[in-house]
Parts: sequence; C-alpha cells; structure tokens
Amino acid sequence: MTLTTKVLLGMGLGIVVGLGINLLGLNADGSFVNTFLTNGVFGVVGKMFVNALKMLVVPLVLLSLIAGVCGIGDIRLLGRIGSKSFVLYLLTTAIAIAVAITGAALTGIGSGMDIKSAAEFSGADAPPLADVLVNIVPSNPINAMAEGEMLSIIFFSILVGISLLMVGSRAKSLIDGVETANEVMMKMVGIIMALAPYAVFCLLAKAMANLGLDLFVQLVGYVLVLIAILLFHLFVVLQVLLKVFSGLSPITFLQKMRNVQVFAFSTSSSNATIPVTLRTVVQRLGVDRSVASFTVPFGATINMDGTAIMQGVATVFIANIYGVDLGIGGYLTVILMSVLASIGTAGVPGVGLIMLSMVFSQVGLPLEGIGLILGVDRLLDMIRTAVNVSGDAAVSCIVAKSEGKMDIDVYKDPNAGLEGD
Ligand code: DAS
Repeated sequence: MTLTTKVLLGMGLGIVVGLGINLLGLNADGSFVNTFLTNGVFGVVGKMFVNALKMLVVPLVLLSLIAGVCGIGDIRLLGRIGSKSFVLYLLTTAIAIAVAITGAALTGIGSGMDIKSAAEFSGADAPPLADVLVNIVPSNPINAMAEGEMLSIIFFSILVGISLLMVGSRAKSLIDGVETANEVMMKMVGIIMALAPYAVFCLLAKAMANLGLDLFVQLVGYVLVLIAILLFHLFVVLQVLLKVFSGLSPITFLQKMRNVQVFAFSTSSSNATIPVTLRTVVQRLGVDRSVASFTVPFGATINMDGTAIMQGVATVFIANIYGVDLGIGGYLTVILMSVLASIGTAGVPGVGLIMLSMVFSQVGLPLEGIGLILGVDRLLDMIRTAVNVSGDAAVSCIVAKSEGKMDIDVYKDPNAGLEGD
C-alpha cells in the first residue's frame, strides 16, 4: 500500500471517528473520550507530528538552498540564462500566490467558523512588512536559525551558496558535504512523512470531534478552491505567459507535458520527476540541452508555483477559520514568504506543508492550523507537484526561445521524441 493510500485511509478514518464522536455527543468537556482520546492520544500524537514538521524547516531550508545554489555549478551560468530563468521563476510564483490569495479571499473559505470558542488557539498580529524586510538581513545568522527567522535563513543560505561557488574548486569538499547533508535531510523528511498516516488520523479525529460537520464542510471548500486555482494557473496563467513571452502553442505544450504531469502527480516529487521533465523538454519540446540541463533542475529547486498557491490558499483558509485578520501588510508578507519559501522548498513529497509552518509563524497564525489541512494535503501535493514541474518546463521553453536555443520543428512535431517509446 503506497504512502498516499495510507494517508488517505488515515484521513477517512479520522473524519469518520471524529464525526462519530461529535455526533454521538461523546466529546463533552471532562468526559472520558474528551480527556483520554480527543485531547489525550489524538492531541498528543498530532502535536508531536506538527513539532516534527517544524523541526525540519530550518535545516531543510538551509541545506537545500545552499545545495541548490551550488548545484548551479558555475557562477558564470548565473549570467543571461540564470538571471532570465530566476526572474521568470519568481514572476510565475509571485503571480501564482497573488492569484491564490485573491481567489481564496473572494471565496471567503474558512469564514464563519468560530473556532476560537474552542479556546484552543489565538493568532498574534502579523509583523509590519517594513520589519519583515529589515529582518531579511540577519545580524546573527546562528540566532536567526535558533529563532527560526526564515527570511534571514534564506538570505544567509543563498549568500553562502554563491560564496562557495566563488571560492571554486577549493570548496569542492565542503560543497560535497552540504550536498550529502541535504540528502540526509531528504531521508529525514521521508521518515517523518512515513508517520503521516497515523498523525493525519489523530489530527483529523481530534479536529472533527471538537468541531464536527462545520469543519468538514469548510475542508471540502478549501480543497475545491485550491484545486480550482491550481488548474487555473496550469491551464491559463502558465499558458498565457508561454504564448506572450515565446509565441509557442499552449495546446502543443500541454499535449507533450501530459506524461511528465502524470509522473509528477504519482510521485509528488519534482526532484524525482527531473529526468522525465528534462527528457520531455529536450526531446519533445525542442529546448537545447545546454539550457534545459540548467533550467529544469534549477526550477525543481526554486520554482514551486503549485506549492505557493497552496500556501496562499491555506493561509487565507486558516486565518478565516481562527478569525485572524491578516490585513494587506500580512498578505504582502505571505506573498514574500511564500515566494521565498518556495525557493527553499526541495522537490520531495510533503515539503510544501513543512514550509507552510514557516509562513504561518511569520504572520502569527497558529501552527496547529496545519493539523486541520494535513489530512487532505497528500492528494493536493500530487496536483501541485504536476503544476510545479509544468512551470519549470514552461520557463525552460521561454528562456530557450529567447536565447535562440530552441528547435521549433521539434516543438511542432507531434511525434518528436516518441521514437522508441
Ligand atoms: N511535493 C513538492 C514537489 O516535489 C511540492 C510540495 O510539497 O508542495 O514539488
């Protein structure tokens, strides 16, 4: 049984058990069920899992960013191709998160839940945006890591990566060490995510027992709005950008990207999909290998439009659920955090959720809110990973076309790259 199946099973069982407890009236304050199950076993296991997610954030961002920047290999590559793809990746992610927040705010998902009456959480005020920008440059990087100041950690990590590249071959052993440490972090993410089915059961059982059908209906709204915005970004935003910036046919692009999207959907991992993305972008879409071999892995590391969309929608949803008014400054901070968080998010299953705890911390939302959406996240991760890799391929085409490093005949040939398939 795959992890995805186990998580979905945990989600279903958690909802059934939690709703059963709620509807049978077994969750009265002080009752056995409330004391030993809802706020006992379920609460403890859920909080331990959320803590484990938080535990991963700092080392994961630090190492995956340094390794990602070092992965560029040659500082000179940061020239035209590097800067064009970097700007386009940030642009698509910023558009994604802005559309996500606007769309989620317009739908009002999560509103009307008086969850504070559960006396469980209260959101602090989001820090002013000016303070957020000042804090990007840490006065003490070690303290920033200890305090989980993520913007500072992201700034410091990128600076370390660029500096390692500038040192060149003498830093090779250190770069190899960082890359190995990053692999260790990926294994830790895998271990924590393997526990997700049990945590999902406990978190959803507790949430449903305390909040009942209202929350279930709100969760359905969250899933539907998020999927709608993900599909809008994939089939409208990315295709308009492809057409406007390269003149290439969006229909051809989507037809040829289908296999890549299916692979990304089934693995929930941009990194695992890199070989498939690379082969398709070069052999089916006609992008010159010298461009694709940089833009595809670079995109898998720093470009996560689907993840940023999830973070935007989840932030609006949880802010509404807990009655926290983020205000314009708060949402601008979320946009900045999500764009930067997506840079620091490695392309493996579930890391978008781990980065979400970073976004929540920055804007003062209760981290326990992650427990409410954790159960449905695995399915959503599959869809947003397909969106992530599509963004990587679209930008690769735009950059290659602008550099005259694209074989248009291959792009237009429906059978290109299918030899031997
Ligand atoms: N699964 C991640 C990826 O590989 C995205 C995420 O976790 O949001 O792109």
